Amino acid sequence: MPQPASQAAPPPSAPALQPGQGQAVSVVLPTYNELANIVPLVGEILERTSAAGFAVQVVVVDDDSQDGTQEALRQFFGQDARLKLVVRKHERGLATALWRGIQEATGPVVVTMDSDFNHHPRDLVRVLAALPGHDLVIGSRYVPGGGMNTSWLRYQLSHAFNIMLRLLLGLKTHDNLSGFLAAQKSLWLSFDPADIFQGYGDYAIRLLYRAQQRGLKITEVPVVYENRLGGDSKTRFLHHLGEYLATAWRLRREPRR
Ligand SMILES: Nc1nc2c(ncn2[C@@H]2O[C@H](COP(=O)(O)OP(=O)(O)OP(=O)(O)O)[C@@H](O)[C@H]2O)c(=O)[nH]1
Ligand SMILES: [Mg+2]
Repeated sequence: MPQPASQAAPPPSAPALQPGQGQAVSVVLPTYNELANIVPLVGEILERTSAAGFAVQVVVVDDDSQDGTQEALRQFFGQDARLKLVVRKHERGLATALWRGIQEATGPVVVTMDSDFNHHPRDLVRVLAALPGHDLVIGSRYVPGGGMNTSWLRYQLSHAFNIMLRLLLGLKTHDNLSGFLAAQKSLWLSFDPADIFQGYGDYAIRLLYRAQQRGLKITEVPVVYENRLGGDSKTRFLHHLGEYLATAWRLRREPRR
């Protein structure tokens, strides 16, 4: 029987990844009705990473959006081999879309980002530059220099929730709900999808908890979240808050390993 991935020995930390040498990187973007954001976002990711010397691939995993997200991508990037558009017709969900994108990525390094400019491409190269010597990089709002250009209240609520997660689970990392993450593809694949990649943002809590349990080398790079550029939020705040709390509680009650 295969070993649960979360018990496997950690792979070696990421080797040096210097901009300017054409290292291949895949950026995974989950989309559901992101017409207002996806074309400028993909454009800016390609531009910034290429300018920094990375050979970049963007993998968009779209759950059959009906707002023209796919059509816009085909129109603007249809001839661009750097874009891979994966369409899921019969499946929905943020975490499973990310897992699919990781599997589809061809780069040895995989970064996950939101598709609405919450995670801004201007921070991407700094996140990538922090990978050498580490297993996992978190684009973090809660280390000096990080933040959220959203409402004061949203920042404070989110910060307080993250502090609670740290206390409840003994996490050393400060932003445990960030989906702005970078790691070697092999490291991503070493996690058990049934354990981690289910639900919504709660996958991040499980991922970072397991990463700490495994003794992986994690670093947090300050990033500033922006408001979504356009379109509508898919987050159902109270519903997701309940899921996140339940996730944290379940992990806390697990027998110690
Ligand atoms: N493929 C896929 N992507 C999804 C799904 N739900 C959400 N997403 C994407 O996941 C990312 C995060 O969703 P958001 O609606 O931005 O959630 P949020 O960042 O908490 O909320 P706001 O930015 O405030 O709107 C976005 O890129 C969404 O398009 C889904 O069911 N399938
Ligand atoms: Mg968002």
